[in-house]
Amino acid sequence: MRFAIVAARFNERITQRLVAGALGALRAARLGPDAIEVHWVPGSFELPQAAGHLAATGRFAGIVCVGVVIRGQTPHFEHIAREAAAGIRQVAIEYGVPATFGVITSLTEEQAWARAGGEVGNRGEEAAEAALQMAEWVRSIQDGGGTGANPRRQSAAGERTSRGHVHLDQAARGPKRPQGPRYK
Ligand code: DLZ
Repeated sequence: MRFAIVAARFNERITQRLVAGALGALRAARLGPDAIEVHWVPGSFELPQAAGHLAATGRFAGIVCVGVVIRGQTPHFEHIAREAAAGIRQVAIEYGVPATFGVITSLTEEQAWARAGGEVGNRGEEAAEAALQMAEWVRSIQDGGGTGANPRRQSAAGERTSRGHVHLDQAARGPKRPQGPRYK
């Protein structure tokens, strides 16, 4: 299975930590370097558009979106955070490819650092784990089974023992969609 990480360059030093967290989670799931792509976009507002393009290729089992939105003096913050969240959700629903939300929305830079590998965890790592769990779940329903109904257990690093029976090509292509890409 291939995964993409889409990262917003705005507040780049913090976003780098989210990318590192996401890469760590994907590698812990035994995905090799060839199975992971990192794509950078200008800001969190652009995350959904990039995720949509990536989903439209059909090459990815999951797309992890990471960014850092910090409150400024204007309502810009709300617009960007809202559009990023809604857009990423829209991509996931539209394409049936798990696209997860690793965007920190915080009032201060300090709060953002805390959520980028500090004392409050790493939102990038968490988003990658969610993408892995959802990709496993999507694959399980494409296989026609509800037997592996516990996505958390299925996707935990080191517990992927049932890979042999899985149609990897189908999972990597994602669900078939009759229409062309919505995000052209
Ligand atoms: C313009 C802007 C501002 C003010 N703040 C942020 C932010 O905190 N986090 C972020 O990821 N991006 C920010 N941006 C950039 C927008 O996401 C976007 O790239 C531009 O508005 C151009 O569409």
